[in-house]
Amino acid sequence: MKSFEVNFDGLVGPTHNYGGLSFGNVASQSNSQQASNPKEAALQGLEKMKALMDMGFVQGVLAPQERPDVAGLRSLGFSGTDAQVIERAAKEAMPLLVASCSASSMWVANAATVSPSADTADGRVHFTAANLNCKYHRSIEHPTTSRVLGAMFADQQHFAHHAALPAVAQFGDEGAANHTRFCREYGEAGVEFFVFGRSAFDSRYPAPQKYPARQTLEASQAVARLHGLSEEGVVFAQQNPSVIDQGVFHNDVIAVGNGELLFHHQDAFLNTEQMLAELQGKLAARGGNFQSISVPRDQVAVEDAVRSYLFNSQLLSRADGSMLLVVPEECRSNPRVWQYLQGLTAAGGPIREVKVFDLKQSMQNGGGPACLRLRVALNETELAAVNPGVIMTASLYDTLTQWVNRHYRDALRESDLADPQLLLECRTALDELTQILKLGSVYPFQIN
Ligand code: SUG
Repeated sequence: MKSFEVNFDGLVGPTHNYGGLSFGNVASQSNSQQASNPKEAALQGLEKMKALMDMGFVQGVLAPQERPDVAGLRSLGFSGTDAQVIERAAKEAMPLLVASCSASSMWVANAATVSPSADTADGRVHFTAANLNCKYHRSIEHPTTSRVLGAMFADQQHFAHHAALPAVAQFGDEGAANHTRFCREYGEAGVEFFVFGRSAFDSRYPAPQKYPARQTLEASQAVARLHGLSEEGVVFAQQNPSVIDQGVFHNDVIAVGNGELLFHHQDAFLNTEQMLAELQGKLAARGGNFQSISVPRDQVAVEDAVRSYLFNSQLLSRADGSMLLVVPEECRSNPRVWQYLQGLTAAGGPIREVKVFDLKQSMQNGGGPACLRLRVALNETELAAVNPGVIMTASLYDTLTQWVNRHYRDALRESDLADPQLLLECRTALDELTQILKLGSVYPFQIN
């Protein structure tokens, strides 16, 4: 049976703004308070989806969330009509309103961890929504994420959904941003690779000193258990705490894997040799031939990796077996990174081509091509069981482009977030979107 890796990209929501909300994420911090352009952000994302679809990849779309999160503000004690809730929050606690308006659900690599059916004990595709509990603005995503994923992957014969882990720092879980999978073919049993930033319960693992490590070992282990993964099919590895302190807030900012290949920075991990040997051994037992490309720090410094998002790229397998690397424009404008990439594609290795996309609106909040997509490996039967409304087609692309042009603003500043009209605009847009994507009622304003 044929199998695919389907990339579901997060559609940027109408409140995309630069709130400076993510301590430890250099781009989010340094672009705080700039005016954003939600329309441009959403169109940039759609263009990438369309381009990948045109290249023959199966592409899906994941809906944004209802923002401002009025229900969340109510739970924090703001009361009255929806407009009054927003007005009071703006007056008394602007940072809470800003957090409640974040369009951060666009970075769907953080939406969930996904294990394909070939790896799981019950032969279903398993999803665990990420609790994202390191930051308030992201911790409010998982209930809606679960409903949206449930509406996309509804068939219980093929898909199993787990609620987010307990919402405490000890189980901090950031989803697929710290998870990748190696395999010979997408439909064959593979090796799932979980990367954590710290251990909550075992002080032998060193922790970063300056910035938070968002993913714990204990969260990764819980997800592996929930998904019914076997010991032979998992490897846990620790991220190098010193790169977290340089702004590598997720492993997907310093490494990306696909098929049998891990593309990573020399300084990405602790105990790299041992980790690579374990990956090699476990994949060999599954019939695969593990390979890795380590990018030396004297060619690309960690700082260049963080600024350019070289590793927050999509590594895609083409029909001829070669790989394509999808990178953000910032890689081309960094001379060291661009020179490295020229050498990489000329070297005759597995990565043969680099495609560049302008994702500046998302990049300015620390979200590159890989942040914007959730990978779901599916066989033909499972793909046929996915809600067809969320699979990208030329006509869905046209519909969504028109929808964005009709509903999105082209400039948003912090003061605009207090405008009660923005809430109405968002709800009108999202109500229409659920019909376009055939999701049913998934948003709080549609349910309550
Ligand atoms: O969680 N930025 C996101 C970026 C997530 C990137 N995802 C991956 N690497 N997979 C974050 O830090 C910034 C929001 C703001 O500052 O307005 C933000 O949430």
